[in-house]
Amino acid sequence: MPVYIWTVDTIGRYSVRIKVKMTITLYYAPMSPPCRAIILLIKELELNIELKEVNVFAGETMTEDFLRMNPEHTIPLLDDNGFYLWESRAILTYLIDSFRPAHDLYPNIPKEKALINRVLYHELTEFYPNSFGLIIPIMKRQTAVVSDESKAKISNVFSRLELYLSRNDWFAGENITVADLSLLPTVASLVHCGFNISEFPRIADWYENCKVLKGYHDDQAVAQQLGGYFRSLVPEGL
Ligand SMILES: N[C@@H](CCC(=O)N[C@@H](CS)C(=O)NCC(=O)O)C(=O)O
Repeated sequence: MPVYIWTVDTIGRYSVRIKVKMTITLYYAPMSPPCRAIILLIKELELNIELKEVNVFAGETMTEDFLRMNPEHTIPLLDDNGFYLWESRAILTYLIDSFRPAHDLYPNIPKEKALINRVLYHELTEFYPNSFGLIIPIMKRQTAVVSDESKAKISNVFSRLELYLSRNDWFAGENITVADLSLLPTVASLVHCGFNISEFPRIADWYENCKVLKGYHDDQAVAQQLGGYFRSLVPEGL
C-alpha cells in the first residue's frame, strides 16, 4: 500500500503543500531464497513495502523495463521511489538503515556490524554458491543428478558454517540479526530437499530457534513446496 507524505513545493512565488505518493516496491519470486530473506525482514519489522511477483522462467527479468531498473536482471530488486537496489544482502541492510536505523537486527555499532557483514559476505561468496547454488541446475531441469562431488561440497560448506556458532546461538553474536535472516531461507530449502541437518547440531539448534521469527512458518511452507518440486525431479532427495 502506498504511503502519502506532505511536502512543500514552490511554484513561482508561492509555496504549496502537495501530497506525494511514496511507494516502495520489492520485485520478487516466491521460492527464491534471497527474495525470501527480504520477505522475512518485511514481516519481522512490519515494513510497508509493496510486493510485485516476477516470473523469471517466463523471462520477466529480461524485459526492457526490468533491465532499465536492474541491468543484472536479478531479483530481489527494490525500487525505493526510483532508487533501484539489487543484491539481497545490500537490500536487507539498506532497509534497516533507512527505516529502522540502529535496530538490533543490524545495530549501528561498527564491530557488531562488521561481524554481521562477515557472515553476509561468507554466505554470498561461499555458503550459497556451494549449497543451494549447486542444486539450481536441477531446479532449471538442466540435470536430474546431484553428483557425489556436489553432495560432498554441501556437507563441507555446512561444517564450515557450523563453526560460526561455536560461541553463540546466532550467526553474528548473542542476538538474532539480518545474517540469520539471510541464511534461513537457504538452509530451510535444503532441509526440505532432504539435506540431513542433524549432522550439524549447532545449525540444527539454530534452525529451531529461528521459529521466533514472525515469517518463519510462511517461509517453511514455501520451503516445503520447493522441496516437493526438487523431490519430483530427484526422488531420493539430497
Ligand atoms: N546474489 C544475488 C542473487 C540473486 C539471484 O541470483 N536471483 C535469481 C533468483 S534466485 C535471479 O534473479 N535469476 C534470474 C536471472 O539471473 O536472470 C542476491 O542475493 O540478490
